[in-house]
Amino acid sequence: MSYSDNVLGALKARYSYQPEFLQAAEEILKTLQPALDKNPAYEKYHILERMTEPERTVSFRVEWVDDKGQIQVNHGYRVQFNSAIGPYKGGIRFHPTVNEGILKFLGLEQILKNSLTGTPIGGAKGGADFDPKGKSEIEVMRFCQAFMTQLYRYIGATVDVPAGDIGVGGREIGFMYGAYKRLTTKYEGILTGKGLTFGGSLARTEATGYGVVYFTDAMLKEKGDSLKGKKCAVSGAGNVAIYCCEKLYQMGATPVTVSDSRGTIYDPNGIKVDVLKQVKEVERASLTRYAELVSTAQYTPVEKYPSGLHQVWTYKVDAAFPCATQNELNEEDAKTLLANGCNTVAEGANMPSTLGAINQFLKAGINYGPAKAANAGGVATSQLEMEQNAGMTSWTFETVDGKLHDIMTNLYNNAAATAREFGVAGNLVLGANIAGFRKVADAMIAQGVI
Ligand code: NDP
Ligand code: 2IT
Repeated sequence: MSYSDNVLGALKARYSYQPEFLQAAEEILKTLQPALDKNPAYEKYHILERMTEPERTVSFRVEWVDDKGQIQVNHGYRVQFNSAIGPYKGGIRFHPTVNEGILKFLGLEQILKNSLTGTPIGGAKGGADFDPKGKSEIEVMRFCQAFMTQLYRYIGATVDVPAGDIGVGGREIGFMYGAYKRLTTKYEGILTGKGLTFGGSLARTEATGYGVVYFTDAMLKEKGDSLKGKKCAVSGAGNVAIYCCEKLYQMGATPVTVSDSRGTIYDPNGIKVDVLKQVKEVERASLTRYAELVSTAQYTPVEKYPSGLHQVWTYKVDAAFPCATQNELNEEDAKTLLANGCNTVAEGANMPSTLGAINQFLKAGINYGPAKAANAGGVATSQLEMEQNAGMTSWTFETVDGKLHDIMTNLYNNAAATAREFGVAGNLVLGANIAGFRKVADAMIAQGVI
């Protein structure tokens, strides 16, 4: 049995109760063997056993008082997965489904993603099983303060720098930043995604969505193709989806769908980004509100189809951008997209495609940009925010956006070149995994057993 299969087997035996973590580990480990064969030091130094185990996981009680005066208790975590190439870095997710296994899958992905950005940041992820839906702004503030009251001990500008993810945007980062300052009296860049008046970076809000499209542009360019004139299915309606739609228009493409946990919007005339921003960023409403505001929009509620998330993949499109959540695109969805002539998929969300769906895309040989490569623009721009904070300066939108564009193009070139090096040109799953892995593994070996 190969080294990678051995380690995967041991992980499956030990963590059978963490299916998402095992799924992420399988996707990664199944592609690494050629790199492990090429450099026996990785097995000699037990790199896989070490890289798949977090350096540290902190879990804590988060207690707060709701608007009715009732005491609420949530579970909070920070998985500090790997610090071989830099301080821990990765988002915080507030969603009722959050548990240690979900955060381990996200943290493992983050190690390789952050390495791929070419910047010096380690991998981490955190969050809580708090559901921001239906909470008042004051409740969200109390929760963020309670969460930071636990977390502040473990983070720092050169230690661990969290950011946003599902359910955590500018508002929540602001509340957590204020809480950190109150607890420590320090004004430091301990979070990214901050507001522009207190150390945030221009273009961080847009970065993940824009980055996905820059990556796709680079991927298509190599084939002599472009996004111009392409019809696109985008899922999700949050931070990543909104700015993915915005950049698609700027590239001459048309997003015709968005979705949220309640339903899907289809509009052959194209999604209206200004209305989407109003509904999601300002009103924090459901897409039913979008359908009220845009008469050409066709709305399908989740109750209308068996497994809520999947309606969005049933339309005839040239390209698909899953930007909602994990496992939102399964093997059946992949077959539907392919049958409808879709030949480009780029992942804004983390692990949106199941292993079966990924196999379909690879088998069909379409342009497929896996999450840890395609959505790395968010964390890369977070690192640019850290750089600006460290230098007590701020750059223009054009400067940050230009750097983001260069990072995404270099990242694509690196993943594509690595795929070619291992004789599987175009397989960006293998290319991204091996390129991200080697840098972290080499740093771990150089730093010894610690
Ligand atoms: P947001 O909270 O801003 O938006 C998430 C969107 O996805 C919402 O429309 C939400 O619907 C929908 N969604 C989330 N969970 C589910 C679910 N279980 N079922 C159905 N719909 C769901 O998050 P982001 O846009 O920031 O994140 C989206 C994805 O992108 C995540 O996978 C995240 O990890 C990834 N990502 C985010 C980055 C960032 O910088 N923010 C960077 C890289 C990756 P509803 O509003 O109804 O809940
Ligand atoms: O999944 C991700 O890369 C993020 N949620 C962004 C992390 C960050 O530190 O900006």
